[in-house]
Amino acid sequence: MFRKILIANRGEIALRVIRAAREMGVETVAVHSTADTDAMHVRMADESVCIGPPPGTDSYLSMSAILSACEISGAEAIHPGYGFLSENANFVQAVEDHGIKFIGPSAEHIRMMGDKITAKETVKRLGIPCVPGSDGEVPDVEAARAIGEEFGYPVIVKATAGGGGRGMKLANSAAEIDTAFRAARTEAKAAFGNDEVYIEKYLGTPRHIEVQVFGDGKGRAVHLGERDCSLQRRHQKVLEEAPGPSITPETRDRIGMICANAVADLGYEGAGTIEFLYENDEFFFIEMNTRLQVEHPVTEAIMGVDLVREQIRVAAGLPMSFKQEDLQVQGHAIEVRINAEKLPNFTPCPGTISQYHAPGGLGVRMDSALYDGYRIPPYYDSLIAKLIVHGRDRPEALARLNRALGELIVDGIDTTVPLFRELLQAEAVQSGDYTIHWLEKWLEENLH
Ligand code: MV4
Repeated sequence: MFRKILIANRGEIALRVIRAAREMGVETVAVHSTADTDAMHVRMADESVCIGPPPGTDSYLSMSAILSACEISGAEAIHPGYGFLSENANFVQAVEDHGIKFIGPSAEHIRMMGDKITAKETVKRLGIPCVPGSDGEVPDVEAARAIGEEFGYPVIVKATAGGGGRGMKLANSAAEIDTAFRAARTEAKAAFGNDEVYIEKYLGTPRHIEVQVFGDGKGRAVHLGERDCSLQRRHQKVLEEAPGPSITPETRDRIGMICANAVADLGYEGAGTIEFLYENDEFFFIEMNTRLQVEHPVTEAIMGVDLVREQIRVAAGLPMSFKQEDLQVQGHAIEVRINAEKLPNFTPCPGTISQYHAPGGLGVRMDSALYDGYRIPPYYDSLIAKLIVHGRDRPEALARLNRALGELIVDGIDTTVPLFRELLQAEAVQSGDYTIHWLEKWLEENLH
């Protein structure tokens, strides 16, 4: 096992990694910008290194600063958390070139899944069902028109370097395909420096279902069931739950085993998420994320595992501590993302926390780096806390979430907490009967 690891992140996820490391007897090094000198992750780690000025590009995204911090502290491995450098293949390469272990998949696997055309080709070959559409890149408008005719409208044009909703254009009919194709190409070139696009049949009312996978990097892999992350606003997840309210144990087993086998075949190491659109009881692959995700705690709750501990174990060359047959869904978990944002426009709202009280009790987990008097800097993501509840079944989890939101106090700034108090009362949330479009419509009708 490692003696010491460095956490190349901040906020709640940095704490999450420090906690797992501490339980394993592994020392921790925090890195921080000058805006985060008083941040909780700096206080909680065994040691800390200042890596630069406030902007992320000069600190948490600075490969050279992080590698230097690693050298001077003598850390043997780097945990990237999520965001920042977590899916940067060049960073992983640089880390490994310095003789440091990256806690996560290989640069090769990250690069493979970062290119969405390559990702789709790869997983399709491994038996994962994909959205019907072009065979790889669509080179010109003529080819785009042919795909539209072949698969029927509507179709969606996506950037191979995109993902998470960036660089997508919808064409409802043949009359719209030229414009959609050219716009997607231009935007892709400007945003990613890569204008390659591909085309898919557009699915009208799917759910976003994602399967958590985990590999040991030596050809063994498991799945840990799915999460339903359909409740999104502008491609930002708002509430996630596990298991998916629409997924039966048989369906979970079937798609889960397909994913686990694919990941085993790849020799994938660490945590991964295979994202699907799910419509009419069919799964269609869209993307694979090669990192630990924000919403990993709902999976931890229902599966009774510590995913960060497992990440550190396999990175150190140890076997996974569970087998597929050990993993059974236990109850239901829901996570809400608490952001420092002002409604109704979700405007980022940094400031000083005048009073903070975290909810507690049975089945309640609050992952947050907040404390009384903490000043939220304006430079980073607005996520300030994740409230995760676990119950024996979905109604119990919902009641527990309602109760926990009642106990929670975050004063001094605007947050998304009031939104959740209302959202929980909605019939579609109570029943679990929603698609990827439900939340935006509800917000339109209830927040203006
Ligand atoms: C789609 C789609 C419909 N059909 N692909 C948006 C984010 C990116 N990961 C994929 N996205 C979509 N891809 C096809 N072929 C609809 C979306 C989509 C979406 C997906 C998941 C969650 C929320 C969404 C909101 C709008 C559009």
